[in-house]
Amino acid sequence: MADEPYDLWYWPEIPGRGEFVRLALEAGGIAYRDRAREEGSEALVKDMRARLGERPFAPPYLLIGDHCLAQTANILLYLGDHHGVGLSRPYPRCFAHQLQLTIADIVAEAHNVHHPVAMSAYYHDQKAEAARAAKSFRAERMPKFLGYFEAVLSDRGPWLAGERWSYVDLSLFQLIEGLRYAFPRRMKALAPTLPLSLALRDRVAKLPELADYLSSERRIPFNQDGIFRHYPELDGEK
Ligand SMILES: N[C@@H](CCC(=O)N[C@@H](CS)C(=O)NCC(=O)O)C(=O)O
Repeated sequence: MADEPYDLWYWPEIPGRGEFVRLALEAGGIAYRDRAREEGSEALVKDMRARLGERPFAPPYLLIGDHCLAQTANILLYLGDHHGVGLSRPYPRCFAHQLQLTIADIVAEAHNVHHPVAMSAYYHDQKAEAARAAKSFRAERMPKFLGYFEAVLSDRGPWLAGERWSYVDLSLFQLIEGLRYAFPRRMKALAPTLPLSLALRDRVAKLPELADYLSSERRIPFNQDGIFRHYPELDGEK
């Protein structure tokens, strides 16, 4: 465990994948510095380019003493092991990681809905493909992924992986928030099929450990530059 606060590096203008890490740091009362929010995106790019050895492919990454850990689910696994925000016994620990990787899958798909052709191209230049991707995401992928988490909660609830909340519950909260921002109509239609997940979302929103953070300026609102973007036409509106 590091004695110094951790350094988190992530794009400063969007909640993005960094928010899954922030929620665990904040709820766990773990000291960290949000370096790019203090120093800007250019400092992030510069820091990432200068990292040798344990190089990250992309943010978010966390500096732990001389070490550098990337991949959201991997960072959360580390925080779970060292700060009590995960599961300690081997099987539930890996099950929580499994769920986190599944959240990473839907997060990537949610992003690809508005950028189905190329990450480097504008949404405007891939609108037709995005409309096709969104149709399938809304009709097939959202119910399949969200139905999976609902089934896990029905098997094991009220929390996804343990007797109390863990990082993966915080991540499901964030996923639901992101999907509600990007696809409000679709999420409203799916709500009756997701009572346990939405109840979990409400419990996380009320955790005393997160109260200060969620009402603070450290919590970055969803916006049209992030992973979850609200384009009404992709939510089934004409
Ligand atoms: N699988 C990685 C994905 C990391 C990732 O795609 N990060 C984005 C920001 S959310 C990025 O900056 N990607 C740059 C790139 O892929 O070139 C994770 O879960 O952390």
